[in-house]
Amino acid sequence: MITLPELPYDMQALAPYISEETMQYHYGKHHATYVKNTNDLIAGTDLADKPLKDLILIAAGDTIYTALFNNAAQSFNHDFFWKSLTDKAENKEIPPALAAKLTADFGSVDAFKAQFKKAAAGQFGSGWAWLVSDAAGRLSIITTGNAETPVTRSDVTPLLCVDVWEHAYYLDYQNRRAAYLDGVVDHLLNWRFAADNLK
Ligand code: MN3
Repeated sequence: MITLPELPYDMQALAPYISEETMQYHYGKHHATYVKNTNDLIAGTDLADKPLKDLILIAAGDTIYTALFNNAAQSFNHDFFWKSLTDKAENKEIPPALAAKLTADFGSVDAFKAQFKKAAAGQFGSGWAWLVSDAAGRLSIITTGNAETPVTRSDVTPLLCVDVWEHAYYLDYQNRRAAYLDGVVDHLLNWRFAADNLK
């Protein structure tokens, strides 16, 4: 059995970039439903006591576990997304070592932001954009479709992610995904969380 993690901030904390109403649906309905569906799928089976990442790895690539994969991966992805955002000024400052790595691998912090927004805006349909590190500590941007998650990859570690499913932004921005990305990437990213994941 997995649990719905508590949000690291209040429902209204990310406004005006992400509204309280969006949080009530996105966290309170969408994320909660992925967690509930995961638990319904594993209840009474030998998977019932597995941790979330184990469920994702067991279900990945096995068509009899498609529903479990989708719900378990979305449970992980959403928890990681909430942690990728912050309302606290100290978390929004990029630690110098990470800023240096962003500059080395993307040209500058602003160049990273532009490339990250472009990749996220260009993800066709539903999915996610991720800042990841490889084993050598080199940073790159990847996108994943639907519930796909870098948890299934042994070659990268996720540092930050942004949800680009329409449910993430439609109440606040309608079809303007780029405006949502400007709000999230320019104002809400938790760089302390990213730096902690890089360690
Ligand atoms: Mn979502």
